[in-house]
Formats: sequence, structure tokens, C-alpha cells
Amino acid sequence: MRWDIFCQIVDNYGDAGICWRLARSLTSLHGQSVRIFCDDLPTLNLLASGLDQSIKQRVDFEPWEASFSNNRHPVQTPDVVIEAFGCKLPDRYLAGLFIAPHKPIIINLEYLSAEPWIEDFHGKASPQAHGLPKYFFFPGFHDNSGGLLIDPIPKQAETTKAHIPPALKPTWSQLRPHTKRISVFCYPSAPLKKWLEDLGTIGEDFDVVLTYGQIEQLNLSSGNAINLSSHIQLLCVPFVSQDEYDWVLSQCDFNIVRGEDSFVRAQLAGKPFIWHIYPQDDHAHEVKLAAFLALYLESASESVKTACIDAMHWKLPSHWITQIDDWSSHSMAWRTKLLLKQGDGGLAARLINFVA
Ligand code: TRH
Repeated sequence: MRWDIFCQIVDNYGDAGICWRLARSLTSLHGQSVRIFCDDLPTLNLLASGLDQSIKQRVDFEPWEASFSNNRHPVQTPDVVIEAFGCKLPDRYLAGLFIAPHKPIIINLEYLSAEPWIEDFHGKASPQAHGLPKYFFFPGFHDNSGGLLIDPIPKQAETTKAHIPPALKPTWSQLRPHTKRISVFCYPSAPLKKWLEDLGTIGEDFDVVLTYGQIEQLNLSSGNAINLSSHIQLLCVPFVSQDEYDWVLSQCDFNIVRGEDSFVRAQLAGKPFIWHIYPQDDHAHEVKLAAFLALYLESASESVKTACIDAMHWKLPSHWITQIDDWSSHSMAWRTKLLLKQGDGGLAARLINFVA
């Protein structure tokens, strides 16, 4: 089938990250034909400039306006149109669909949530005045949800120097042997400075890999010094492709992640993590986090439960670090469970089945 994915980058990278991950799954795993219309192609290109460029070449990257240029839609009517995160389709593109020889199905791809209510809304029709069929599609953890984007499944194999992606070699060459690694990708509201200072009091060595922009969030240049013990080594990586960032997550012992794409990748990496969920004014993120923790910790021991809930609410690491080995085992078990539950191919496969 032909798919048109519409991606508007509201802020951050998550919108592009999800659209790209969906597009690559649809093409490379399911042989679909995909165009992405995006209002910020440089960002999308950067994310997609990963390790296997042949995957990227199979997806048609187009600027937003190309969706309604006159020589487009009469010859290439899609079978499916994805409105990622409810972005509004351009009026002129819609007008082209009205006169198209066959009518596509429109999918409103929603935000991921572990809340049980999404099962009742997933797949429901969203009748439109214009008459084109449109449906809600809710990614989620439950069986009756849209599932998760699991592609590509990270490998658990031991890494050798040859496997280090080129963009990460300068950083990885500075890692100390037998030292725990932590990656950091969080929003500015996180109490990161205090967190790192506390980590340094534990008495163990940690290499902390700060993703692009995180060092600026520490705001160290304006006399706001950080009091780090010699146990902590801070390392900065540039903005890398999504493949390379996935790799970072799989190679660290603990990850701090944020929006929904890195959140799922941290789980697939099978390591303990803090989900710094995107803060919302109405505190909806607290409900979302609680719903996820209820699922994630369902079969965890009481001590792992307490440690994980504390960590996810930014209690300092010295309070919960003693539980890290048990939490690591729990993370691996959760990864296995997740992959089993998404054994049908996860979101991309469920989407194709739904449309079919
Ligand atoms: O960037 P985010 O904060 O995106 C957020 C979320 O999607 C949130 O739900 C949404 O409401 C908001 O945007 C608008 O975090 P997220 O979802 O983890 O997306 C980051 C993407 O960027 C992910 O695909 C990984 C990728 N990435 C890289 O490709 N290279 C990098 O160096 C880094 C740090 C990330």
C-alpha cells in the first residue's frame, strides 16, 4: 500500500523520531511504499541519517508543501494517510483527496499511553464532515491497543570496538574500563545537577554520557559550578542519528530518557531507566507515569518497586542505588515480556492489519 505520513515538529525531536521509526518499519519490514511530508526536513534527515542508509533511501522525504503541489496527488493517491499526533492535514492536500479516484483511510496516530482507557478508544471511527474515513490509533502496552514501535530490536551481544558507530568513537574511547555507564537525555526541569553531585557520593565510578544539549542544561558557564567527585566522568556526545542514539541506550547500564520514543527504546535496551516524561500543564503526565509504573512493576519485588518509583520521581540515586542489580534483572525480564507481547510485529504490523 501507499502511505503518506504527515509530521509536524511541535518541539523537540519526538514527532520526527516516531514518524521515522514508523516509516522505516513499514518499508523495511513490511514492503510498504511510504512518503513523509514534514515541516522540518533537516531535523528529520538528521534523525534518519543512521547506520543503514539503504533503509532511508526507500522512504520518500518531502517538504510539507509538496503534499499539495499540483502535479502530486492525482497520480499518487495514497491508501493510508497518517496524521501523526493529530496534526492537521493541509486543506489543499485534503481537497486533492476528495477528487482522487479512490478514497484513502486517514489514521490519527495518537500519543503512547499505558492508561487502560485507551483500549476503549483505540480503532474507533472519528467521523468527519468531509466524509473521508478516519480512525483513532492509540499506541500502547495492552493487547487491545495499537502496540509499540519495536523496530529495530536492539542486539544484546557484547560490543567490540568494531561495532562502535563512527560518530560515537571519540566519546567511547574515553570510557573507563569496568565503569558503569549512564546516558542522560532529559528536559530542562530535571534536577540533574543535584542528581549528578549525589551520584558522586556513592563511592563507585560512573561515566555519564550527556546527549546533545544536556551540558548546556547544567548551565555551568554562568558561575553555577557543579561539585562533582572524581568518581564521575562527564562525557558529551553530539546530536547523533536515531540508530546511533538507540545504540547508546543499549550500551549503557542506566539511561535517563524523556519523550515516548526514547522511553520505549530504554525498555527494549533491557536496562533500568528514569523516564522524564514530557511535563504537561494539567499534570496529565503524572497519571501517565503512574499508569506505566503500575504495569512495569506489576511483578517486581517490593524493594525494586520502591527503588524504581523513587528514581522515576527524581529521588537522589544514593537512596535507591543499592537495588540497581535487582532492578537490572527486572528490566531484562520486562524486555522479554514486552517483546513477547509485541510478537505480532508491534505497532507497524497492527496498523497494517487494522487498515487491511
Ligand atoms: O525529543 P523528545 O522530548 O520528544 C517529545 C516527545 O515525543 C513528547 O511525547 C512529545 O509530546 C514532544 O516531543 C512534542 O523525546 P523522544 O520522544 O524520546 O524523541 C527523541 C528522538 O530523538 C528519538 O527518536 C531519539 C532521537 N535522538 C536522536 O536521533 N539523536 C540524539 O542524539 C538524541 C539525543 C535523540
